[in-house]
Amino acid sequence: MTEKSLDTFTPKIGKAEIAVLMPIHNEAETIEQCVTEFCDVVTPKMPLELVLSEDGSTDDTENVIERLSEKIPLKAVLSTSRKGYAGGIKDGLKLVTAEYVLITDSDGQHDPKDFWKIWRLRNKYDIVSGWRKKRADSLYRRIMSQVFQWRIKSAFNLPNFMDITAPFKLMNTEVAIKIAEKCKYMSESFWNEFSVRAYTSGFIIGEVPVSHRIRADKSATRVYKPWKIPKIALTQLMALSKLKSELNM
Ligand SMILES: Nc1nc2c(ncn2[C@@H]2O[C@H](COP(=O)(O)OP(=O)(O)OP(=O)(O)O)[C@@H](O)[C@H]2O)c(=O)[nH]1
Ligand SMILES: [Mg+2]
Repeated sequence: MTEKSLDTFTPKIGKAEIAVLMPIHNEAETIEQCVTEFCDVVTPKMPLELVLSEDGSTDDTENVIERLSEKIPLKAVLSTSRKGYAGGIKDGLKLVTAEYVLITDSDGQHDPKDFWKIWRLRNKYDIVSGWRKKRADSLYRRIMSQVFQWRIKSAFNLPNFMDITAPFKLMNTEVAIKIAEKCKYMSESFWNEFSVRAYTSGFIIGEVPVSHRIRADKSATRVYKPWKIPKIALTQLMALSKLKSELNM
């Protein structure tokens, strides 16, 4: 495995109150648009520590990020071997120096304009989480997600959250690190495990309706292909029971 870091943020900007962290895998077609959109929304009002955590891409993503870092101040970690979504987030968090971090996907499904809605609530909740009221995913993808979220809520006695897996979450960076470093079971559903651990540790989660779009490259789901569902469902249920026994629930 080779790993490389880039940092054009520290010499040019130095410090920011907010970081946006994006896990990235094979997003050559989307990443530039996604990053630029975020900068256009945030940087006119305050400095932004942009942290890109890429691994295992087999397309041109790495070159796109390197070129982008010359135009836009950012930090990035680039790795030749795949770490998975959770691994990408954990390693990206190591680069964050801002007090707050918004963690979001790099596939363009979330609209950066919703950032301000979430930001305004940073002192009200420990974790401000997007709620995809009109989720732009296929029907079976939405059903799978709802069924599993329902199963998680009942297994861990969570309140009736609307959308705990939305990948658009703002929190204090120390809170993010503290919870993320414990997550180890739900590889296909990092945000389910993250939300369970956050809630059972006493953190207050507030949800805010946000818009949701199809992937910027217009492709359908990459993870939840119909033929992968039985394996994913089984893995998720096994992960759920491991988490239950670790938390004594
Ligand atoms: N660093 C890192 N990022 C990943 C990895 N797998 C996926 N990602 C990123 O995580 C985000 C979510 O991945 P997606 O493939 O869109 O998965 P999803 O949003 O859960 O599901 P679909 O949109 O339905 O495919 C995207 O921005 C990906 O680039 C990984 O192994 N490492
Ligand atoms: Mg997606």
